[in-house]
Amino acid sequence: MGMEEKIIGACPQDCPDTCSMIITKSDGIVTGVRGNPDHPFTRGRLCAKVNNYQDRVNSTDRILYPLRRTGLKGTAAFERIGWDEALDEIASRWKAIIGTHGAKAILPYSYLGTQGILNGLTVGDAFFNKLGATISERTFCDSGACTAYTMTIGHSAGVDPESFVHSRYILLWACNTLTTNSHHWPFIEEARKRGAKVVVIDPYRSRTARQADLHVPIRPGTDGALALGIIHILFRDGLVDTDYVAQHTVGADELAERAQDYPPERVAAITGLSVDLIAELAHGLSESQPSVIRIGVAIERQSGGGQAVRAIACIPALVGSWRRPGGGLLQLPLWAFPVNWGTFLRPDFIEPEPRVLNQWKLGAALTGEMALDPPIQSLMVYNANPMVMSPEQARIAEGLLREDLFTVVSEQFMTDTARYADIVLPATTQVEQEDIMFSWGHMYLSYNNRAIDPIGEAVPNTELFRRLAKTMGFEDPSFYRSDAEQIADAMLWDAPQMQGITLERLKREGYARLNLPSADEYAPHANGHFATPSGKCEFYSSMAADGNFVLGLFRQGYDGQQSGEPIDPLPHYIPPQESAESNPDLAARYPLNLITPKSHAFLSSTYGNLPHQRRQAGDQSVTLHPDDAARFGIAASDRVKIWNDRGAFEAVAQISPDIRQGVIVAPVGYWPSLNGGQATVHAITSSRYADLGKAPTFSDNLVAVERC
Ligand SMILES: Nc1nc2c(c(=O)[nH]1)N[C@H]1C(S)=C(S)[C@@H](COP(=O)(O)OP(=O)(O)OC[C@H]3O[C@@H](n4cnc5c(=O)[nH]c(N)nc54)[C@H](O)[C@@H]3O)O[C@H]1N2
Ligand SMILES: Nc1nc2c(c(=O)[nH]1)N[C@H]1C(S)=C(S)[C@@H](COP(=O)(O)OP(=O)(O)OC[C@H]3O[C@@H](n4cnc5c(=O)[nH]c(N)nc54)[C@H](O)[C@@H]3O)O[C@H]1N2
Ligand SMILES: [Mo]
Repeated sequence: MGMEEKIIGACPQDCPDTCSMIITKSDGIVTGVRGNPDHPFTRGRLCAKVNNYQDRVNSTDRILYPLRRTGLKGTAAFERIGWDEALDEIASRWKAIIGTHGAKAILPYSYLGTQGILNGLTVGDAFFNKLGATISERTFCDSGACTAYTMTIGHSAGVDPESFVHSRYILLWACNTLTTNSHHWPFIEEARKRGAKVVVIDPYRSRTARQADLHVPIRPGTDGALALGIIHILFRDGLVDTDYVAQHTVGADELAERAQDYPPERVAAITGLSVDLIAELAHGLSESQPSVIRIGVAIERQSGGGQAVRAIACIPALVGSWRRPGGGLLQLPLWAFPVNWGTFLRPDFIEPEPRVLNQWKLGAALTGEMALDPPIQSLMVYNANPMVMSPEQARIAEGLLREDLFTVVSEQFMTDTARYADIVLPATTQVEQEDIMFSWGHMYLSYNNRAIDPIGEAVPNTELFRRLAKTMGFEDPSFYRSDAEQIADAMLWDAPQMQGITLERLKREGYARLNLPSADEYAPHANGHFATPSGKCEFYSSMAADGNFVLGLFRQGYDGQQSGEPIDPLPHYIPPQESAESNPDLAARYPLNLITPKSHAFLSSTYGNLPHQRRQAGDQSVTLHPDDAARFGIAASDRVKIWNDRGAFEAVAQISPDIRQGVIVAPVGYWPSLNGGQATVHAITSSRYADLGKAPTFSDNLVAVERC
């Protein structure tokens, strides 16, 4: 045994917690990982997904060499080839496609397999912009909620998650903190020790709801009505902080009038909650100061999810909770990080009339169901696994089977998407690459020191795109920047938040708190200063009135108009489309509402193939209320079919009063190939957009259930 060495890295996963990790290696092999005990948010603990990351790194299932398809698509039949061969084939196929159809026939598809600023969201954007490929609109996660938040509050970090210790009333709205953001929990517990009340709004008594003081079991997709009902009571019962509202908000009179449409009796009927409970929430938020709302991503996966977030985002200003540390709203503190996105996005490379294609339309685009000129002739997937995480699973599979589609996938593992590739390229894991990380759940910038050399012939995404640029003959030197040069360019080092933070310090310590007031003092909107056009919290949204809201970062830097259409500038309730109110015929055939939240042991579909996490997750399950189980003749452990007009999947039934009657819950992340070749939850989801930000509507989803 050689000497054991410790390296400070950072967890790569698309998760709010972005943990500082201590990696141990011995003889060039990673032998273990643990949470950095010095990091104020990580506090020495890693989660169920990542605490055996060495097994991911060292897995014998890793893809370590470029592969070329030898058998039928979808069967994962491949042979090992060299990098030069792989790159030559990609170049010749792409050049031929560009010659015949134009570069728009090439579609990139990516998201946040790793969240590093270098290797993550934007790593391929400059390349594909230069190539002239179709622009991929990535509205996977929070684009609806971010749009709504931005319209109301602006690009503000919001409440520091660590300031929650000062909160007196903590409302976790559609957020399963103990599973999806578990390092936040100690701060919530600390607040509770100091007397705070913790409330969870969720149709399901989640792990987190079970720990809360109050669980509010709302009907899915009715959060907007609840928020407007709360606002109604705030005005009715004189619970509004009139000084704060007068000084720092726009549109209070109009909002008060709008809220008249949402009396508690009506809201109770819509949400399935009692009038008293709705009033209790309004009084709690106003009277227990500072109160704070933390919103999860699940709200936006509904036809009216954007407007629900608009309404929720008005509440902290109405009750004046922004006045003090620990009061206000937390969505993503992402905006606090002065990342130099432009250097990666290179919007200047985008041609004047680009074609933009939203990622939820992958199935329709590949099958030709969506008329595209030119049609998509090549797809390149990296940092994503659409076969498991995107809607219309069967349609995506059908598209990927097309013989004339040239598919390239960069991956660590043979995912259900990679199985269909013509060329698979091996990707490094986090310990094999260098990166710098923002967070969307705390205020620390992190540094990931590379612990070991890449295994096999795996390369970081940065190197992948350097190689592709060379192969395609790009001349601009920016394509050939080393990782070190990219890191030097990655941040706006002169920004006020970066004062005192140097690269040397980051590398040495692994993290640094942004230069902001401490969590005991940070109250970003105590005196207004909202980052909206008016500088105020906009109950009446000027961006909505102008139709001026865009998706910038989510679209390879393309900031062309998203909407142009003015929308109602006041928050309003949009009911689920698949509901008894909106579509009684559909509801008669499909009486249950399926929700598909995140699994405790997986990170989206990542880890869905690893033995430890699979054991922990168990088989694909669906949980039903006992009354629904009785009504449909289902017993615990029965294998059941869940279906609607879009498709079907099977799951093992669990019966529990933890779920609302009329709602069923099946966690996302299971791989069809490891589920007996059976489809998983996305077999039955729709690619229809929600009201804002082209967010998905996965949870606006009626189904029927029967025993197999
Ligand atoms: N373990 C684990 N952690 C993760 C992830 C993971 O896959 N696994 N994914 C990461 C990512 S990418 C993200 S975006 C975050 C997401 O983190 P969260 O925002 O917490 O996401 P979800 O688990 O989708 O949903 C949270 C809760 O919302 C509830 N819910 C569903 N529909 C509704 C509704 O209409 N109204 C209300 N009020 N509640 C509803 C669900 O029952 C669920 O308990 O987690 C990150 N962390
Ligand atoms: N039904 C349902 N659908 C959902 C959600 C839901 O809650 N319910 N959540 C939505 C949300 S919030 C999100 S964020 C998306 C997530 O959707 P995806 O981003 O597609 O999710 P992952 O399954 O994490 O896929 C990431 C892939 O990247 C690979 N990867 C990791 N690191 C690297 C790397 O360095 N290089 C390369 N080339 N590859 C790498 C991983 O092995 C993994 O296969 O899914 C969305 N879809
Ligand atoms: Mo996400």
